[in-house]
Amino acid sequence: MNIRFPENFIFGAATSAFQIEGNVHDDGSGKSIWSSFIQNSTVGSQEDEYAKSETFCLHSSYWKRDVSLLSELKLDSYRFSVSWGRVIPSGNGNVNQKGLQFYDQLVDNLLEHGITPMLTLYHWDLPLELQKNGGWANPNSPDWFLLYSKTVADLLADRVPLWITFNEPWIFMHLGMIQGEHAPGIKSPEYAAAAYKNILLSHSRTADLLRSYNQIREIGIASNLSPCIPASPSPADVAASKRMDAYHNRFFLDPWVNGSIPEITDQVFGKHNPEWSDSELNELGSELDFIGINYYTSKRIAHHDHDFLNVTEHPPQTETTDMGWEINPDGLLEALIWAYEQYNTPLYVTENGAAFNDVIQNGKIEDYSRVRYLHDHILQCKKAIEQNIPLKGYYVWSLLDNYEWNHGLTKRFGLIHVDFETYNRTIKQSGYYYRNLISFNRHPNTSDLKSRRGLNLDFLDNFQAAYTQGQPAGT
Ligand code: GCO
Repeated sequence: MNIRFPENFIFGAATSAFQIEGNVHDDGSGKSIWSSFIQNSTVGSQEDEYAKSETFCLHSSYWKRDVSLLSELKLDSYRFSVSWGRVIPSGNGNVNQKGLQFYDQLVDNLLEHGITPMLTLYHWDLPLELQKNGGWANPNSPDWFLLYSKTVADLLADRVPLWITFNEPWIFMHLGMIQGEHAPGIKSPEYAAAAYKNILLSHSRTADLLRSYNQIREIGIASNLSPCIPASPSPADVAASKRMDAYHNRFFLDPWVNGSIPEITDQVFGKHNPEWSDSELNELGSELDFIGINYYTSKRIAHHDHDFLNVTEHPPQTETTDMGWEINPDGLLEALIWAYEQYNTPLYVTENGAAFNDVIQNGKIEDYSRVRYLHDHILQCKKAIEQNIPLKGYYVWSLLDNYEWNHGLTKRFGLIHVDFETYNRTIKQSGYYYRNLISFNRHPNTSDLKSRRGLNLDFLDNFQAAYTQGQPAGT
């Protein structure tokens, strides 16, 4: 299949502040809920110890090198997030100029390299001080978020065209406030119910604010989507998969795009289901310029009497990544079609990628499983475009190996390998593959031969050949 994309299609890679920056600089930053979550987790492996030091990729020191790597990979765009506590240490008070300066310089440097910034305002790192004041369950939280967003937009709206308010709200609500597996480690549907309402309002109010900056081109959100496949054709499993779809896929998108609160909130929050006034409801459903889809896997769902929502997930039936997630590229096409049918809004794939247990041999990382994963998913994007889905870009998760939340530093998603002791960066074979794909799309005529070789599907059947062919010219 020809893998040539429309001329203005954006190829990028994504990261988030907490996962890469490293909390080592005494630049006045405030701590986040993740910082305290890490310190309370048990240390087992060497990786855990590195994680506790919270240096991760030390991107806050090596950011210029990382921008050069983005450029070396020929990426059109870079999706990053701003750390709220770096900009406003207490979350709702004085601004930390050094923190702001970091993002100011980062954006300038990206633009100097011809890389379009896509900025996420909230990628899960709530300032700890705000959590002490109730976090997202505090009714003032939409005002806190608005103030923070205004501070960032005042600085960067003139240079950043693509803005995302929230990354994966379902994950940080469900895992952080109902299951307690992510920061802030709360297990309370009552707390989550209050937070749900405040997060919904926060996005709507902030999106309105961002619209007042004329230079901002597009405003969206990034939502994790997974097709929920019934584990069997039984009516009970089919009904369970519908419940999971409503909870996992529609819980935030329905209110934000269509202005409607899904019925499943009754089952999720029970007697704590929040009340909505007419004027609050009217605030929802504002038009988004895009929906960002974070796609990794699909889920096999069955009915189970004793689980949350009477739903359980069956183990994958095919090959999995190092996260244990089923590899299902078709699910990406399904998610794109579903999202467009439901919400009639342009789309980006704002995250797609895979963790594998990479090994460095002779200074090289031959991560062909990741090459195959990316290639198979990128082909699905091409198919979506051929089916007239307005898909505008694709971002690999992630640019760098980084801190994978409650998995610490043990799961590597990067196009670039990071040594967490020395902070050395090494481009993996998947990075070269992606670079070739981008070159091919930029110069379809001139570099046909060289690039085509790297993109021929057959090369995936022969890993050694792929290695030779995937190398950039001159290395
Ligand atoms: C998420 C986050 C990323 C993760 C990635 C892999 O989607 O969970 O946006 O921060 O690291 O998805 O799990």
